[in-house]
Amino acid sequence: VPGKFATLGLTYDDVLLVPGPADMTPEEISTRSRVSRNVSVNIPLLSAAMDKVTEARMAIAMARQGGVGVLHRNLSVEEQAAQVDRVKRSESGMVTDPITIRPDASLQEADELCGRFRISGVPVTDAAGKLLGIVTNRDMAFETDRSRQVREVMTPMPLVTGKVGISGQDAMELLRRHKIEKLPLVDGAGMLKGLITVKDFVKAEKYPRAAKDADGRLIVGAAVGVAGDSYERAQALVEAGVDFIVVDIAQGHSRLVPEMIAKIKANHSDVDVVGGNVATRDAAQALVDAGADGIKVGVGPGSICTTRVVAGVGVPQITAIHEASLAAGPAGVPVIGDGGLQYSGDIAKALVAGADTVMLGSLLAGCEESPGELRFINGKQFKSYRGMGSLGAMQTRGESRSYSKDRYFQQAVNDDEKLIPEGIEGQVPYRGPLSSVVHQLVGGLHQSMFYLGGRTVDDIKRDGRFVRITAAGLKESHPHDIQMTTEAPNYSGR
Ligand code: RVP
Repeated sequence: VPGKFATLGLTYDDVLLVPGPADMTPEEISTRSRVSRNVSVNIPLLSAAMDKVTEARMAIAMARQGGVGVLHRNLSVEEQAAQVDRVKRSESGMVTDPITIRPDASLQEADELCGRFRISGVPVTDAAGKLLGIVTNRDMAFETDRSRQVREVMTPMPLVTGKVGISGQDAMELLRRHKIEKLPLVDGAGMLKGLITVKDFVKAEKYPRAAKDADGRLIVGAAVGVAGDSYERAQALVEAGVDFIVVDIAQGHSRLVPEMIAKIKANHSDVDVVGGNVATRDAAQALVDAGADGIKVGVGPGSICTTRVVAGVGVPQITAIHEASLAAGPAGVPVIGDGGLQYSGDIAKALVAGADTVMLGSLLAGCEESPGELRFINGKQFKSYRGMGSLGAMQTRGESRSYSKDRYFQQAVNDDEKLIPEGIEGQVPYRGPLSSVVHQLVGGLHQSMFYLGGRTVDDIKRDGRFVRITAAGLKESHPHDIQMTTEAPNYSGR
């Protein structure tokens, strides 16, 4: 039957990038790219919308590094929206949830609090959260009687305060003008809503590559599904200030995705909507036609994914990205290559195949900032990681219901034993802070770009070429004929 068999499908390990002429210096390289039509990042990396990868803490860390996190959706609408809010309030040097103390606490207690959180002063509030004053090291330094109450030594209201939503620049100006180090933020009723400190401005300088919106806030994305209250979820996320929404189900070539995209876009034209996941040109075209601002590609490549064995379905990822880019590219819609990356070299391979950014699960699940506790096993440290289609992620525990079931079209299955998992549960080695992991990943990408002679992501997308390799080529690519004695920070044996 003509057309029954598609061409050979290729994935990361099937190809290598061919070196090209580099008439530039490594310093000229820019890794800036687009996640969707209107959302840009300084490094082309997204953290996966998975419950063991991306919650607010990871999203904040990702955006500070210049990429972006996509908050998972296996939690209630309120919780997910609150996480968007946390990310959006985290930068511009502002603390949204400041440590506070009551007026009747002793100086001794205030000391301990400052020591524990390594802060130099604390806003004083009443039980309802109303700002009464501030107590700083300066107020306490000359007090010998440590049993005195905070209210006796604090600087009481009226203090210099800012309004919630004050711009970074205006806050800095107030700090400067009044020669103070801390600026409490209050709402109309005098309730403490945040704190801006000089120290946090220094932090902002520490992350010069941070990915920010027009107001200087860190950017963040969030996933929604197509079933149940998905539209209400999208609305809540938009209200919380999300920069882009990802309509994210495992079979993105379904009428439901374009419908959801259209519905969100019709009512919220100011937020980008990405659709997925797809693995063919036709599916990508359908999303382009539906007005998607970005297309997420990947059916089955994920490290924890069993779709290709349970359903026998998928397209090897390099081919899938390339096919999708044939529809997305001419329309100016960015492509996200989602899943299956194992090494930093895979990032450039995805970009050359046609992606604009990549989404990472297993490579980031071992970071300090990913949700979940460290596990010690035989002296080694691990963090748990699982597919959103795994039994664990889809199971309903106690009161909490699973929202990831509908990614795999099983929202109607109420009996956990009847679920058909498409993912597994496991653990990955602990990798330390995201910053060091990203340093290696982006460092590797820089090397790729220099080898290819591309200054920009668009350069390598346009000019990069692959060579297909054999099993012998793959063997030659990895370290061989040696026993590794020291672990490299960017290479783990196979
Ligand atoms: P990886 O980076 O290879 O760990 O893949 C992560 C991706 O795998 C996710 O972004 C998602 O698209 C996909 N995924 C998540 N859960 C499952 C599953 O249970 N099958 N797959």
